[in-house]
Amino acid sequence: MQKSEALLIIDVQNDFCPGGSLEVNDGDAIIPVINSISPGFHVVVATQDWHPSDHVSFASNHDGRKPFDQVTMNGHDQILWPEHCVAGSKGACLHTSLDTRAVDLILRKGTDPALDSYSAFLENDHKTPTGLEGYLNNRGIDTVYLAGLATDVCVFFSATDAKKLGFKTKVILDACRGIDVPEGALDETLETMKKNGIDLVQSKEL
Ligand code: VGL
Ligand code: ZN
Repeated sequence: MQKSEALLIIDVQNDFCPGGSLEVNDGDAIIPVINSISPGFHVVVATQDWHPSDHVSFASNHDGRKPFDQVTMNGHDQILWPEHCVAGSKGACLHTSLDTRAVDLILRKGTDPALDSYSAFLENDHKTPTGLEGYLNNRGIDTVYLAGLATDVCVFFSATDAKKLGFKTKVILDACRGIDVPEGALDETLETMKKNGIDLVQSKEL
């Protein structure tokens, strides 16, 4: 890989893998794929969804609501999730099978109790930066490859922001798995990414 290309490993955490509180089907199947490609990248960033227990995205913090209900919050849509990735919990840890030796930076997001953050670049108000754009620019990165969980949530929003911020953006499909909530979201987000000039690739093409 070129020096200007970075790998972003999105939320490969226990809670998104089989047995976790917000498990993604086959979520752990991507780990060997990521382990095989990460050593080839000059810059590797891993993100962690990292929520306080009173986080606004948890259905348990809203009376009468259950996981996967959709609500409007401060003028934007929010899906209410089961409690997941509570800061410091085992569920929030990166999966132990993920080889982190090539990881330069671990970035945590979703730490504000009142605001969700699907994207690794901007929180869900689409304004508050996480600092990742500055880090990547500072490291001379112009192209990002994305892998991780979930394709239709955090990978999608991270790729969308990366492209908007001017990075050449590629999603490695066999290194991602989706939640597909609501049903159809996975196909819809794949179409939207293609339409927006985000390349959908396979790891063997790297
Ligand atoms: C995610 C739902 C809620 C993700 C994070 O990492 O895709 N999904 N929080
Ligand atoms: Zn979350």
